[in-house]
Amino acid sequence: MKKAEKIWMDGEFVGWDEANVHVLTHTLHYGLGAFEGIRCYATEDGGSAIFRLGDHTKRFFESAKILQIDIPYTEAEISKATIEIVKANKLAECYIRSLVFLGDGAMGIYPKDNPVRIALAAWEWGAYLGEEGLNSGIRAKVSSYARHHVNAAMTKSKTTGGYFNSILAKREVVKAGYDEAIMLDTDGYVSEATGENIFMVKDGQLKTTSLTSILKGITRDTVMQIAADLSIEVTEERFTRDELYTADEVFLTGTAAEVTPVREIDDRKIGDGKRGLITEQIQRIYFDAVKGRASEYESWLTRI
Ligand code: PPE
Repeated sequence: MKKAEKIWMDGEFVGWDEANVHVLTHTLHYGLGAFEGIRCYATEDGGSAIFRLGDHTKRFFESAKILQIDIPYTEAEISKATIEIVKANKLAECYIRSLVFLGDGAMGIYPKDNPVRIALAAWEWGAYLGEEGLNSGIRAKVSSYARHHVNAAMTKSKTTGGYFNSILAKREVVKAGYDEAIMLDTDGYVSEATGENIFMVKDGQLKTTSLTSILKGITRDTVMQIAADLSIEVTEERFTRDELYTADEVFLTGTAAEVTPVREIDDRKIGDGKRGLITEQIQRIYFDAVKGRASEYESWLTRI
């Protein structure tokens, strides 16, 4: 990855290479921490805009609350620092990573006085599943690893440690020659991909997983709003993997992955085996919104 200049750590800017932690950092051992992924896009007017910053900051605090971590800043302070980290690095377009973690102090699974630490970093990050994926669709496979049970990991919290599950699934399918893994929940229904929510299109209508085992994606919400504005019906419910096989279109949504079409699942061609028309329409409006070309979605932008 391409280094940027500065990282915000516990209220101060430090050089990229100086943003270090002790090896006994509690979260490094036990995974109790939370993060956010946010994107900032170059806009038409030559400036930049962070997409849905307030919603990301809110989810950051909610993730921490679920984990009983008290962030020693207000939401307004974190949002302000998020804007500052983009400015400090003079990045027109970037991915922003917010992280809250428990520092070193006590070891063991009853952290008491370990400091709550925050880092905000930004760097250039292109198409998560490739430009080709955005245009032509990716090949996905259902993983043999189930998504977290809702009573084991807290799936509404973007918990650092929880992502080992995604990494196992991703490695499994990439090794088998696919681009991304689709994960089922512990009852066998479609959940989400390793770092994206999932949508299917059938007979002109959209369907996405209900808020059970999935992360409540901000891109998911954005797509649901765009679909509503296009008068496309969206249903939120659990569905099975074979419904995906016979869908007209399937796509994934995420801050990193944006709106990525899926052209094949478990060696079955989805629809015509390329980006579908509804996917293309939603994707186009999504990029118009994030890049400041759609005035009706201006309220989602924090211009900087
Ligand atoms: N599900 C999961 C498991 C997930 O990690 C993400 C985001 C989403 C759904 C979509 O959420 P949202 O970004 O709010 O639409 N995944 C982040 C991490 C990617 C990474 O590799 O790191 C992201 O897209 O930033």
